Amino acid sequence: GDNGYAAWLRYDQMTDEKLTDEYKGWTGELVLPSGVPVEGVLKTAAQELSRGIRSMIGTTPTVTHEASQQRFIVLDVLGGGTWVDQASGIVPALSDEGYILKTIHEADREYIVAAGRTEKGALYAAFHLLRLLQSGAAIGQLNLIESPKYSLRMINHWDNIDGSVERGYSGRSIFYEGNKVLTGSDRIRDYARLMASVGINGIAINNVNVHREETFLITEKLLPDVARIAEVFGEYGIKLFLSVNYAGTIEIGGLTTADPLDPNVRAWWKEKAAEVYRYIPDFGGFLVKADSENRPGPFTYGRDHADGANMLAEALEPYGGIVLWRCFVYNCHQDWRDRSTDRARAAYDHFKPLDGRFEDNVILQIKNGPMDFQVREPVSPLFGAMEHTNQMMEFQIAQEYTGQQKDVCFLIPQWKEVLNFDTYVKGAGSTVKEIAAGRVHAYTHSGITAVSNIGNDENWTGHHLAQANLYGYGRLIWNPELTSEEIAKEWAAQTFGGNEKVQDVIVNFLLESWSIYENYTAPLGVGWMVTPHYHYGPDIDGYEYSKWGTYHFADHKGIGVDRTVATGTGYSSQYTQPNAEIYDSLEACPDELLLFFHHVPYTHQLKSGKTVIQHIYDTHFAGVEQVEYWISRWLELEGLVDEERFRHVAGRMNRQLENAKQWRDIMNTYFFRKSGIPDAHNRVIY
Ligand code: GCW
Repeated sequence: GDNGYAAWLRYDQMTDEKLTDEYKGWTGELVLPSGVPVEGVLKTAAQELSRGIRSMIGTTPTVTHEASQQRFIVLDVLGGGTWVDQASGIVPALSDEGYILKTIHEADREYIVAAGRTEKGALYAAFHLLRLLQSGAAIGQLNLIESPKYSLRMINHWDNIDGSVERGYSGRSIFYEGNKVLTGSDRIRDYARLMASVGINGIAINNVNVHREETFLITEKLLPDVARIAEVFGEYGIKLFLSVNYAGTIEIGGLTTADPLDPNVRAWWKEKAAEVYRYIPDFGGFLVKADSENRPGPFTYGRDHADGANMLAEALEPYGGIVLWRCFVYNCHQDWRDRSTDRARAAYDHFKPLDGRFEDNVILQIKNGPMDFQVREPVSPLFGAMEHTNQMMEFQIAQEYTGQQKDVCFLIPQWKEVLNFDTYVKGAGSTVKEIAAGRVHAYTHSGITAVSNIGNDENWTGHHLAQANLYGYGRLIWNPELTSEEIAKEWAAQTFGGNEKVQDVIVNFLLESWSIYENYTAPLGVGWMVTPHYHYGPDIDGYEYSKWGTYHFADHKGIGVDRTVATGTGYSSQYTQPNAEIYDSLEACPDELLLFFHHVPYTHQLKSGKTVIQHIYDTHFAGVEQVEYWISRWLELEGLVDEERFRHVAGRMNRQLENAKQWRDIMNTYFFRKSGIPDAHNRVIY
């Protein structure tokens, strides 16, 4: 059976004889002109290439310092003074992690140069070459130059040291169990491989909610173990980051305060930073959730976020470390009766006034939307709004609100919409994509991060198809110009093989899945309506009278949150024009976000021509039908996909269908009862 453990690095033995022979001709010899390395990232690159080639082609390449054959592969670091520099010609605009893949034809020999500006670049080149081989591409005329769009390409784990994973839908942690760090596990190395293969270069290995035991991760008690993970990561060019407890000085430091301006507090953090770097010389930095959802923070001492972040920045600065300071700050003890407080406003209201106050090695980490990873949200207005403050984007690969890896929801299309959103903060073209790259405001640090969706399930992600989100995330933040379709195709070909029918079904199902999920869940951008705490399955009023600030305000006449300037919370004004005006206007606001910005009667006519109530009915019936359709398409793949994965996916899809039906019937019934307006097509509503 196939348990999916290899994910997209399967390197199945090739079946096409002609192509195998062709590849064999090129891959017999692997030449490292700067010498065969005994350690480091270049060694990893050579190993990965050998391993992949052996597995796909059946022969192990000779790894050597000097070429002896007519055709071979060269792995090198550019600018190292070897003959490869000359052979490669002038390589323009190659960043530190960039690389070339180039086939060079000389009179008496031909070879493929896989070379980076650094060893990391060479590793990425190796993985790219393997990807080409795995998809059966022609390699005789390669001429590729690649540079990542973002310098920080990160993953955040919400793993706890007891082995549980907050919002984890794929088993338990691969890093911890029973308050111990799992240092000896192969999974960590295999995970590093998977991540490096798609260009990830930083991983924070513990939950942003840092409980008591995890507070010790930055102490002698646990640092030796953490350092072993960092070493494995290091071989794959990945920096390790840790989430820290803002109140560490009190929790474990023997102090009575965590006031960021207190000299003893500052001294303690400096001491901690020194200690961490003693164990982990290439440590990335601290990730911090402060004054957020009951976590400690500088507010307790009458200080602000800049004071808190700068204290940590000062401690890390001598070592080149950075502080990732999260902006997920809002009042989580709101009174639902209070209509003036709007959670969506919170991040902007808290942070915008602090622009310019943060140290250079602080980055504000901002969730893509103003609420919390809903199926549909506008882009956070804080993004790009602080000209003098480094910012990075936070996505969630874990499908907390989008089906929890039971339902299929391919998130690349959603992230692409976010990245392509034009904020206009510096005129047209100020897209999120460019801001996150530090190209709209000149940030010293920037990039993209996302909450991981893996655990110790054999296939890493619970649902086999949820691997596509992990793969796609890495590919997208390397190159956001890739289309969702290109990414889905790459992934499906590597993960499920070249059969055209299999490809067609998987790729098209993935591409439709976000809109299907949206169809049967919360409509028109209003969000939530999920089972409180668990966030899977419908509970329309589950959060309606709660303290969390997440309301839909449905009554017998209408639904939606008025966030306009004239009659609502004024949230719309946090955007730069023309976005502010578009969202504020009932006529201009796009349908898919209508209920995020406006409270409207059920009879309000959408741009689609339908009324809101008919839209709710239609999308919910459609969502279920779409899931039924894709189940029937999947079942056509019996015998074309290995038994184990075929059955697993079919099983999950049946659960998805149950979920979709539950949403459909509860939503339609609820809104029929509220509004009294029947379905125009007289379908069954309870
Ligand atoms: O919405 C919430 C999640 C929490 C998470 C929090 C956050 C890590 O439900 O589980 O805590 O977001 O992003 O901090």
